[in-house]
Amino acid sequence: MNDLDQLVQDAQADFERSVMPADLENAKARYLGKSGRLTEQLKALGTLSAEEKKSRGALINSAKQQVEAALNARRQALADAELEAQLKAEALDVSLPGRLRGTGAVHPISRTMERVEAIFGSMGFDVADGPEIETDWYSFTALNNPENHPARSTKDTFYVDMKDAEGRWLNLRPHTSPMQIRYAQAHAKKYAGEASMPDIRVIAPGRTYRVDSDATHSPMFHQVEGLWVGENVSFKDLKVMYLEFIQAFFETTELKLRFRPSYFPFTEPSAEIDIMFETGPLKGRWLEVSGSGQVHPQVIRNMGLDPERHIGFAFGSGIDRLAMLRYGISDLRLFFDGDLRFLSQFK
Ligand code: 2NM
Repeated sequence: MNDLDQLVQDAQADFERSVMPADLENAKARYLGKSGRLTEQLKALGTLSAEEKKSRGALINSAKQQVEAALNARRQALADAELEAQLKAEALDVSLPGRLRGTGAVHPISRTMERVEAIFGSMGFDVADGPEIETDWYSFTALNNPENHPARSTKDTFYVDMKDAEGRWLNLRPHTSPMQIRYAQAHAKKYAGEASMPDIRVIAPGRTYRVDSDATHSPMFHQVEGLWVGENVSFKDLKVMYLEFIQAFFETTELKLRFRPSYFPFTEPSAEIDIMFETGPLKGRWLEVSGSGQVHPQVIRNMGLDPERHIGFAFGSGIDRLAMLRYGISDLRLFFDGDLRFLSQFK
Protein backbone atom coordinates (compact mmCIF):
# COMPACT_ATOMS: atom_id res chain seq x y z
CA MET A 1 0.00 0.00 0.00
CA ASN A 2 1.46 3.39 -0.90
CA ASP A 3 1.64 6.27 1.57
CA LEU A 4 -1.40 8.08 0.11
CA ASP A 5 -3.61 4.97 0.28
CA GLN A 6 -2.53 4.63 3.90
CA LEU A 7 -3.41 8.26 4.55
CA VAL A 8 -6.86 7.82 3.04
CA GLN A 9 -7.42 4.70 5.10
CA ASP A 10 -6.28 6.47 8.31
CA ALA A 11 -8.63 9.37 7.57
CA GLN A 12 -11.58 7.08 6.96
CA ALA A 13 -10.91 5.22 10.26
CA ASP A 14 -10.44 8.53 12.12
CA PHE A 15 -13.74 9.91 10.80
CA GLU A 16 -15.54 6.68 11.58
CA ARG A 17 -14.38 6.91 15.21
CA SER A 18 -15.74 10.45 15.56
CA VAL A 19 -19.02 10.35 17.42
CA MET A 20 -19.64 14.06 18.05
CA PRO A 21 -19.58 16.69 15.26
CA ALA A 22 -16.72 18.45 17.12
CA ASP A 23 -14.62 15.22 17.08
CA LEU A 24 -15.18 15.02 13.34
CA GLU A 25 -14.07 18.61 12.75
CA ASN A 26 -10.89 17.96 14.79
CA ALA A 27 -10.24 14.82 12.71
CA LYS A 28 -10.76 16.84 9.54
CA ALA A 29 -8.14 19.35 10.69
CA ARG A 30 -5.59 16.56 11.09
CA TYR A 31 -5.83 15.86 7.32
CA LEU A 32 -7.09 18.97 5.60
CA GLY A 33 -6.13 21.69 8.10
CA LYS A 34 -3.26 24.17 7.68
CA SER A 35 -0.69 21.61 8.77
CA GLY A 36 -2.80 18.51 8.12
CA ARG A 37 -1.27 15.42 6.57
CA LEU A 38 -2.71 16.04 3.10
CA THR A 39 -1.82 19.72 3.19
CA GLU A 40 1.78 18.78 4.05
CA GLN A 41 1.80 16.50 1.00
CA LEU A 42 0.66 19.36 -1.22
CA LYS A 43 3.30 21.66 0.24
CA ALA A 44 5.96 19.01 -0.53
CA LEU A 45 5.07 19.17 -4.25
CA GLY A 46 7.04 22.38 -4.52
CA THR A 47 10.34 20.46 -4.21
CA LEU A 48 9.57 18.17 -7.18
CA SER A 49 10.33 18.51 -10.86
CA ALA A 50 7.55 19.55 -13.21
CA GLU A 51 7.10 15.97 -14.44
CA GLU A 52 6.91 14.42 -10.97
CA LYS A 53 4.71 17.31 -9.76
CA LYS A 54 2.09 16.38 -12.34
CA SER A 55 1.80 12.67 -11.54
CA ARG A 56 2.23 13.10 -7.77
CA GLY A 57 -0.25 15.98 -7.83
CA ALA A 58 -2.85 13.82 -9.52
CA LEU A 59 -2.41 11.11 -6.88
CA ILE A 60 -2.65 13.61 -4.01
CA ASN A 61 -5.76 15.16 -5.57
CA SER A 62 -7.41 11.78 -5.83
CA ALA A 63 -6.55 11.05 -2.18
CA LYS A 64 -7.93 14.44 -1.18
CA GLN A 65 -11.20 13.71 -2.98
CA GLN A 66 -11.49 10.39 -1.15
CA VAL A 67 -10.80 12.05 2.23
CA GLU A 68 -13.38 14.73 1.54
CA ALA A 69 -15.92 12.14 0.41
CA ALA A 70 -15.35 10.17 3.63
CA LEU A 71 -15.69 13.36 5.67
CA ASN A 72 -18.97 14.33 3.99
CA ALA A 73 -20.37 10.82 4.35
CA ARG A 74 -19.57 10.86 8.07
CA ARG A 75 -21.02 14.32 8.53
CA GLN A 76 -24.23 13.18 6.92
CA ALA A 77 -24.32 10.02 9.06
CA LEU A 78 -23.89 12.03 12.27
CA ALA A 79 -26.60 14.51 11.24
CA ASP A 80 -28.95 11.64 10.39
CA ALA A 81 -28.31 9.99 13.77
CA GLU A 82 -28.94 13.23 15.61
CA LEU A 83 -32.22 13.79 13.80
CA GLU A 84 -33.22 10.21 14.52
CA ALA A 85 -32.53 10.63 18.25
CA GLN A 86 -34.42 13.90 18.35
CA LEU A 87 -37.47 12.41 16.65
CA LYS A 88 -37.37 9.48 19.02
CA ALA A 89 -37.19 11.78 22.07
CA GLU A 90 -40.10 13.86 20.84
CA ALA A 91 -42.16 10.85 19.85
CA LEU A 92 -45.89 11.54 20.17
CA ASP A 93 -48.24 8.61 20.41
CA VAL A 94 -51.45 10.01 18.98
CA SER A 95 -53.27 6.77 19.83
CA LEU A 96 -52.84 7.30 23.63
CA PRO A 97 -56.04 8.31 25.48
CA GLY A 98 -56.10 12.03 26.30
CA ARG A 99 -55.43 13.36 29.80
CA LEU A 100 -58.80 14.24 31.28
CA ARG A 101 -59.30 17.57 33.00
CA GLY A 102 -60.23 16.77 36.63
CA THR A 103 -63.83 17.35 37.51
CA GLY A 104 -64.46 19.72 40.40
CA ALA A 105 -67.04 19.36 43.12
CA VAL A 106 -69.14 21.67 45.23
CA HIS A 107 -67.49 22.27 48.61
CA PRO A 108 -69.26 20.44 51.48
CA ILE A 109 -70.01 23.77 53.19
CA SER A 110 -71.57 25.16 50.02
CA ARG A 111 -73.53 21.95 49.57
CA THR A 112 -74.81 22.21 53.12
CA MET A 113 -75.73 25.85 52.56
CA GLU A 114 -77.62 24.99 49.35
CA ARG A 115 -79.41 22.21 51.20
CA VAL A 116 -80.46 24.52 54.03
CA GLU A 117 -81.68 27.13 51.50
CA ALA A 118 -83.69 24.51 49.59
CA ILE A 119 -85.41 23.24 52.74
CA PHE A 120 -86.30 26.68 54.10
CA GLY A 121 -87.22 27.77 50.58
CA SER A 122 -89.75 24.95 50.46
CA MET A 123 -91.24 26.26 53.71
CA GLY A 124 -91.74 29.73 52.25
CA PHE A 125 -88.59 31.47 53.50
CA ASP A 126 -86.80 34.03 51.36
CA VAL A 127 -82.98 33.88 51.21
CA ALA A 128 -81.12 37.13 51.88
CA ASP A 129 -77.46 38.01 51.68
CA GLY A 130 -75.54 41.22 52.21
CA PRO A 131 -72.37 42.87 53.51
CA GLU A 132 -69.76 40.98 55.52
CA ILE A 133 -68.23 44.28 56.66
CA GLU A 134 -70.80 45.87 58.94
CA THR A 135 -71.44 48.96 60.99
CA ASP A 136 -71.46 48.87 64.77
CA TRP A 137 -75.20 49.59 64.80
CA TYR A 138 -76.20 46.60 62.63
CA SER A 139 -73.84 44.12 64.30
CA PHE A 140 -74.51 45.16 67.91
CA THR A 141 -76.78 48.09 68.74
CA ALA A 142 -79.75 46.93 66.65
CA LEU A 143 -79.42 43.52 68.32
CA ASN A 144 -79.85 45.04 71.76
CA ASN A 145 -76.24 44.56 72.81
CA PRO A 146 -75.31 47.03 75.56
CA GLU A 147 -72.43 49.45 74.89
CA ASN A 148 -70.10 47.50 77.17
CA HIS A 149 -71.02 44.02 75.92
CA PRO A 150 -67.90 41.79 75.63
CA ALA A 151 -68.93 40.71 72.09
CA ARG A 152 -67.99 44.24 71.02
CA SER A 153 -64.42 43.84 72.27
CA THR A 154 -61.48 43.15 69.98
CA LYS A 155 -61.04 39.89 71.92
CA ASP A 156 -64.18 38.59 70.16
CA THR A 157 -64.78 40.70 67.05
CA PHE A 158 -62.54 41.58 64.11
CA TYR A 159 -62.48 45.28 63.25
CA VAL A 160 -61.64 46.97 59.97
CA ASP A 161 -59.40 50.04 59.88
CA MET A 162 -62.24 52.27 58.69
CA LYS A 163 -65.06 54.11 60.45
CA ASP A 164 -68.76 54.33 59.69
CA ALA A 165 -70.83 57.56 59.47
CA GLU A 166 -71.21 57.59 63.27
CA GLY A 167 -67.43 57.46 63.68
CA ARG A 168 -67.39 53.87 64.90
CA TRP A 169 -65.07 51.18 63.58
CA LEU A 170 -66.51 48.85 60.97
CA ASN A 171 -66.48 45.17 61.92
CA LEU A 172 -66.46 41.80 60.18
CA ARG A 173 -69.99 40.67 61.06
CA PRO A 174 -69.90 38.17 63.97
CA HIS A 175 -73.29 36.74 62.93
CA THR A 176 -75.67 37.16 60.01
CA SER A 177 -78.29 38.93 62.18
CA PRO A 178 -77.36 42.32 60.65
CA MET A 179 -78.74 40.97 57.39
CA GLN A 180 -81.98 39.98 59.12
CA ILE A 181 -82.31 43.51 60.46
CA ARG A 182 -81.61 45.00 57.02
CA TYR A 183 -84.16 42.69 55.43
CA ALA A 184 -86.80 43.41 58.10
CA GLN A 185 -86.22 47.17 57.80
CA ALA A 186 -86.71 47.06 54.03
CA HIS A 187 -89.84 44.96 54.47
CA ALA A 188 -91.27 47.33 57.13
CA LYS A 189 -90.55 50.35 54.91
CA LYS A 190 -92.18 48.70 51.89
CA TYR A 191 -95.46 48.12 53.77
CA ALA A 192 -95.41 51.26 55.94
CA GLY A 193 -98.84 52.91 55.93
CA GLU A 194 -100.58 49.81 54.59
CA ALA A 195 -103.42 48.21 56.56
CA SER A 196 -101.50 44.99 56.90
CA MET A 197 -98.06 43.57 56.24
CA PRO A 198 -97.23 40.07 55.04
CA ASP A 199 -95.14 38.06 57.50
CA ILE A 200 -91.39 38.43 57.33
CA ARG A 201 -89.99 35.00 56.62
CA VAL A 202 -86.32 34.97 55.73
CA ILE A 203 -83.08 33.13 56.27
CA ALA A 204 -79.67 34.76 56.07
CA PRO A 205 -76.89 32.28 55.35
CA GLY A 206 -73.29 33.35 54.92
CA ARG A 207 -69.77 33.91 56.17
CA THR A 208 -69.27 35.25 59.68
CA TYR A 209 -66.17 36.12 61.70
CA ARG A 210 -65.05 35.81 65.31
CA VAL A 211 -61.69 35.82 67.07
CA ASP A 212 -61.58 32.11 67.81
CA SER A 213 -59.55 29.21 66.42
CA ASP A 214 -59.32 25.52 67.36
CA ALA A 215 -60.62 22.12 66.19
CA THR A 216 -64.23 23.29 66.52
CA HIS A 217 -63.85 27.06 65.92
CA SER A 218 -62.59 28.85 62.84
CA PRO A 219 -62.09 32.65 62.69
CA MET A 220 -64.23 32.54 59.54
CA PHE A 221 -67.25 30.30 59.83
CA HIS A 222 -70.73 30.02 58.37
CA GLN A 223 -74.08 30.71 59.89
CA VAL A 224 -77.66 30.55 58.87
CA GLU A 225 -80.08 32.67 60.80
CA GLY A 226 -83.81 32.56 60.37
CA LEU A 227 -86.46 35.12 61.15
CA TRP A 228 -90.24 34.86 61.16
CA VAL A 229 -92.17 37.95 62.25
CA GLY A 230 -95.88 38.63 61.91
CA GLU A 231 -98.97 39.51 63.88
CA ASN A 232 -99.58 36.02 65.12
CA VAL A 233 -96.34 34.04 65.24
CA SER A 234 -95.60 31.98 68.33
CA PHE A 235 -92.92 29.81 69.86
CA LYS A 236 -94.99 26.84 68.75
CA ASP A 237 -94.33 27.87 65.13
CA LEU A 238 -90.60 27.89 65.82
CA LYS A 239 -90.77 24.43 67.30
CA VAL A 240 -92.76 22.95 64.41
CA MET A 241 -90.70 24.71 61.79
CA TYR A 242 -87.33 23.75 63.28
CA LEU A 243 -88.34 20.10 63.69
CA GLU A 244 -89.46 20.07 60.05
CA PHE A 245 -86.12 21.58 59.00
CA ILE A 246 -83.88 19.29 61.02
CA GLN A 247 -85.73 16.15 59.91
CA ALA A 248 -85.42 17.20 56.27
CA PHE A 249 -81.77 18.14 56.74
CA PHE A 250 -80.73 14.82 58.27
CA GLU A 251 -83.25 12.84 56.22
CA THR A 252 -84.70 11.10 59.25
CA THR A 253 -87.72 11.39 61.51
CA GLU A 254 -85.93 9.28 64.12
CA LEU A 255 -84.70 12.19 66.20
CA LYS A 256 -85.88 14.23 69.15
CA LEU A 257 -85.84 18.00 69.65
CA ARG A 258 -85.25 19.76 72.98
CA PHE A 259 -85.48 23.45 73.86
CA ARG A 260 -83.19 24.43 76.73
CA PRO A 261 -83.52 27.88 78.37
CA SER A 262 -80.70 30.23 77.47
CA TYR A 263 -79.90 33.91 77.13
CA PHE A 264 -79.24 36.22 74.18
CA PRO A 265 -79.56 40.02 74.29
CA PHE A 266 -81.67 39.96 71.09
CA THR A 267 -84.30 37.39 72.16
CA GLU A 268 -86.55 37.00 75.17
CA PRO A 269 -87.22 34.26 76.05
CA SER A 270 -84.24 32.47 74.53
CA ALA A 271 -83.50 28.79 74.07
CA GLU A 272 -80.79 26.47 72.80
CA ILE A 273 -82.08 23.82 70.45
CA ASP A 274 -80.64 20.34 70.97
CA ILE A 275 -81.31 17.24 68.92
CA MET A 276 -80.84 13.56 69.71
CA PHE A 277 -80.70 10.85 67.06
CA GLU A 278 -82.54 7.63 67.91
CA THR A 279 -80.56 5.66 65.33
CA GLY A 280 -77.21 5.86 63.53
CA PRO A 281 -73.67 6.63 64.67
CA LEU A 282 -74.66 9.74 66.69
CA LYS A 283 -77.48 7.93 68.51
CA GLY A 284 -78.30 8.76 72.13
CA ARG A 285 -76.36 12.02 72.73
CA TRP A 286 -77.93 15.49 72.92
CA LEU A 287 -76.25 17.71 70.33
CA GLU A 288 -76.58 21.49 70.37
CA VAL A 289 -77.52 22.66 66.87
CA SER A 290 -78.98 26.13 67.25
CA GLY A 291 -79.75 29.16 69.37
CA SER A 292 -83.23 30.65 69.18
CA GLY A 293 -85.80 32.81 70.83
CA GLN A 294 -88.64 35.25 70.55
CA VAL A 295 -87.29 38.45 69.04
CA HIS A 296 -86.78 41.09 71.78
CA PRO A 297 -89.26 44.02 71.56
CA GLN A 298 -86.36 46.47 71.25
CA VAL A 299 -85.04 44.51 68.25
CA ILE A 300 -88.53 44.54 66.70
CA ARG A 301 -88.48 48.33 67.17
CA ASN A 302 -85.03 48.56 65.57
CA MET A 303 -86.48 46.75 62.56
CA GLY A 304 -88.90 49.63 62.15
CA LEU A 305 -91.87 47.65 63.49
CA ASP A 306 -94.23 48.11 66.42
CA PRO A 307 -93.64 45.49 69.14
CA GLU A 308 -97.27 45.96 70.27
CA ARG A 309 -98.31 44.59 66.92
CA HIS A 310 -95.48 42.46 65.58
CA ILE A 311 -93.96 39.44 67.23
CA GLY A 312 -91.82 36.61 66.02
CA PHE A 313 -88.92 34.32 66.55
CA ALA A 314 -85.41 33.95 65.28
CA PHE A 315 -82.78 31.27 65.34
CA GLY A 316 -79.14 30.93 64.43
CA SER A 317 -77.34 27.72 63.47
CA GLY A 318 -73.73 27.02 62.57
CA ILE A 319 -73.61 25.65 59.04
CA ASP A 320 -70.13 24.20 59.58
CA ARG A 321 -71.39 22.28 62.62
CA LEU A 322 -74.41 20.98 60.68
CA ALA A 323 -72.04 19.86 57.91
CA MET A 324 -69.73 18.17 60.45
CA LEU A 325 -72.66 16.24 61.94
CA ARG A 326 -74.08 15.32 58.56
CA TYR A 327 -70.78 14.09 57.09
CA GLY A 328 -69.24 12.74 60.33
CA ILE A 329 -66.28 15.11 60.40
CA SER A 330 -64.49 15.73 63.70
CA ASP A 331 -62.12 18.60 62.80
CA LEU A 332 -63.63 21.78 61.41
CA ARG A 333 -60.28 22.87 59.96
CA LEU A 334 -60.52 20.16 57.30
CA PHE A 335 -63.15 22.31 55.59
CA PHE A 336 -60.75 25.21 55.17
CA ASP A 337 -57.36 23.54 54.53
CA GLY A 338 -58.07 23.00 50.83
CA ASP A 339 -56.64 19.45 50.97
CA LEU A 340 -57.93 17.62 47.88
CA ARG A 341 -57.64 14.22 49.62
CA PHE A 342 -60.43 15.45 51.92
CA LEU A 343 -62.43 17.54 49.46
CA SER A 344 -62.52 15.00 46.61
CA GLN A 345 -64.49 12.67 48.84
CA PHE A 346 -67.49 14.95 48.35
CA LYS A 347 -67.83 14.46 44.58
C1 2NM B 1 -79.25 33.25 67.33
C2 2NM B 1 -80.00 32.89 68.43
C3 2NM B 1 -81.22 33.52 68.66
C4 2NM B 1 -81.29 35.92 65.83
C5 2NM B 1 -81.95 37.08 66.15
C6 2NM B 1 -82.10 37.76 64.99
C7 2NM B 1 -82.75 39.07 64.79
F1 2NM B 1 -82.37 39.57 63.62
F2 2NM B 1 -84.04 38.91 64.76
F3 2NM B 1 -82.43 39.87 65.73
N1 2NM B 1 -81.57 37.06 64.03
N2 2NM B 1 -81.07 35.92 64.54
C8 2NM B 1 -80.86 34.86 66.71
C9 2NM B 1 -81.64 34.52 67.78
C10 2NM B 1 -79.68 34.23 66.48
O1 2NM B 1 -78.05 32.69 67.02
C11 2NM B 1 -77.43 31.87 67.93
